[in-house]
Amino acid sequence: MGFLQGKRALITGIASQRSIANGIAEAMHREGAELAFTYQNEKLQSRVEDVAQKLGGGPSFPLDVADDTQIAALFDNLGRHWSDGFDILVHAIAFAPREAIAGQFLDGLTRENFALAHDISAYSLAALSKAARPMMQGRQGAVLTLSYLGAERALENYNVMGVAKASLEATVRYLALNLGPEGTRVNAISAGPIKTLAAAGIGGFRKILGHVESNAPIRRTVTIEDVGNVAAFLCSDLAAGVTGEITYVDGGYNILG
Ligand code: 0WD
Repeated sequence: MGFLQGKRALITGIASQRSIANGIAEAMHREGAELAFTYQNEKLQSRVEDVAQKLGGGPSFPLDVADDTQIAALFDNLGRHWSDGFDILVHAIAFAPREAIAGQFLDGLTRENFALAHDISAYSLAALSKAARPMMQGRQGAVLTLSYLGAERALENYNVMGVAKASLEATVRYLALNLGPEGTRVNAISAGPIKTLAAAGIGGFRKILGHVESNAPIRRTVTIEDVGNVAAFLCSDLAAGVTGEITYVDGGYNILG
């Protein structure tokens, strides 16, 4: 029996087979969780539905986190599907305009870029957790999001996304404090670089992959399977004592001096 048997998980952030959220969904399915999915727009709908089909045939709902009415509609729909609640919320969503994540921090900086990166990449975690709260309360459930080392170190090109990830990590801690008493844990995985659609937008990304491959203690980059396995563990009762944490799944790269 899988260690997520009997758990229900909502997976956001699948944009392709390579998405980290896809690795998480596969691991959670393997461990026995029942899944539901969201897709950002009609272009991604059939891709997400294909993934859903392979992983137990759960439903897929539209969700653009920039739109409050879509957030509300998602949980209305989900409430009809899982009328007595659900256990796991996976937030694997981030966005910053391309010019803001290439070159120097100040060159791509505008009020709009800064606000948009924080809205989509950090506020959305709090907004989804708030909207999910009535359905997750009292079930020993878990919220999980994805961060990156640029939250705590000034990394070339990552720029405003690093600032938004710092906000995301602080949001994890405040949510953990708020939701812990009602049985919901909140954690983040800080993943090493993985070639996905979102990552392709970051300036110099190929160089970063090569650098990590040669220097990380495990001498390779991590995979979406590596991240998926840790995500499944963190959202399971095996991790009942863990909340408010940022767990590195980066082959040890962050420990290097
Ligand atoms: O190296 C990497 N790939 C790392 C990614 C290292 C460490 C962390 N992460 C994080 C990302 O910052 C993100 O938070 O992991 C999370 C998932 O990212 P991913 O799997 O690397 O990227 P991708 O497959 O592109 O999925 C992210 C998706 C979007 O994809 P695109 O490429 O279309 O932007 O987030 C979704 C979208 O589907 N997304 C949204 N969903 C709902 N509403 C929105 C939105 N407004 N914007 C983006």
